[in-house]
Amino acid sequence: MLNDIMRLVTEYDGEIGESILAEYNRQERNLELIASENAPSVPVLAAMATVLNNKYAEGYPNARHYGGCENVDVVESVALSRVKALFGAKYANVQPHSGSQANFSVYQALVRPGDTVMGMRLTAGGHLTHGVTTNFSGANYNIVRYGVDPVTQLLDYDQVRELALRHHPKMIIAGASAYPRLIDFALLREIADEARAYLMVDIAHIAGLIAGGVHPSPMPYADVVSGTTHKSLRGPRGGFLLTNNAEIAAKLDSAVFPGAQGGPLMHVIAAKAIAFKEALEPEFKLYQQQVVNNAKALADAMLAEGFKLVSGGTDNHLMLADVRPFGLTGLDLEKRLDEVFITANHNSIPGDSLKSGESGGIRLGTPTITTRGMKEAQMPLIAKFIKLAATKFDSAQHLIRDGVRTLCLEYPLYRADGIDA
Ligand code: DSN
Repeated sequence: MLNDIMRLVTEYDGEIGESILAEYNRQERNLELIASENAPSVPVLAAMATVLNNKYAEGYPNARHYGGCENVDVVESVALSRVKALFGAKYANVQPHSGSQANFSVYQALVRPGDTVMGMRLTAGGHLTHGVTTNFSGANYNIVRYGVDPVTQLLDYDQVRELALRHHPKMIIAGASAYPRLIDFALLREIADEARAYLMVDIAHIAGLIAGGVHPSPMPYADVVSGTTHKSLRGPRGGFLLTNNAEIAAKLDSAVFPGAQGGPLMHVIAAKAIAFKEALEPEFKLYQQQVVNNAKALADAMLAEGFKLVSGGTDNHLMLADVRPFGLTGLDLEKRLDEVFITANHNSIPGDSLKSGESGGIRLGTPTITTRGMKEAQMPLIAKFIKLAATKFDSAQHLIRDGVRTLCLEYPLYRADGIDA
């Protein structure tokens, strides 16, 4: 099917078709270590290449602003019941086009411009929508930022409490894009209660881990949970919202539509439904356990190669390595890794004095290599490739490229599904 799609596109539009093929080959060839990426199943990808794309369905199941919605109503209702079962939530919204749109909708539902909101600092691992000044969040709300302890580099819950009691935020946002440890949602609930604030938890990165039972769930503690379907959850690109509170659920629905978006992307919602079905299967728990096992093994191997890791390791799917001791910026190493077919991203680390465009760190994640079937045994080799790229790039680059090629051929991505572009 994916072969047919790529062929059809290429026959009509060579320019775009060739780029799709080249990207397919890049993904098959490269070791993908970007912590926020993954490779969904063929049924998930296939659902997005269907006529559901054509349907306007503003509104919600059985309450639309367009006729002809009987089939997409089924699709969205199935997606809703599956995501609620997956996370143990009473209410859900699967329409946000992305994690940022989901987060925008939470602000829209629960706070007003000018209100005080607390979020994790970007250099501590937070997300753009948690209060960065160049984002809608930082531009429109009075943001109070919390961070990590400068010594342990662990989330500083005492600081969160102290700031919350001093600034009386209307909402505290928990969750991160680059934090390698478990988050104590129960403690954050206590702090939010003391400060009389809403607790919003953004699980974009760890949604798959939570669904797989390898990270505690925020559902018993959060007023709202926002997430994405395309990261560790291994679905299509997109967002979702969960809550157990009926009043908040109604506000979230109006905040998503018409507050933030128009028509939902029904082809993507169908793909989300398929990804939720996959995540409800027992094998998904094994996959998530392996993601975490691989991250621990990669972190141990990186430490053995002499890298310093933020907080000394990882409890989840990602880690942050400080590359400054090698006389490099994160961007330098990212570019070198690109040349040897290893894909990662430069990332600020706590206390970073470099601009975010360069950064002192590199972020590594294991969801995609685990999807390929790699296990603990392959992690020391990957850490060795990264060390060689950092220290002996000129002399070792051919060796690394050959090693990566061999590893990726042994653990195919889509070639195993009969895709052979
Ligand atoms: N841009 C995503 C990441 O890479 O973590 C977060 O949305």
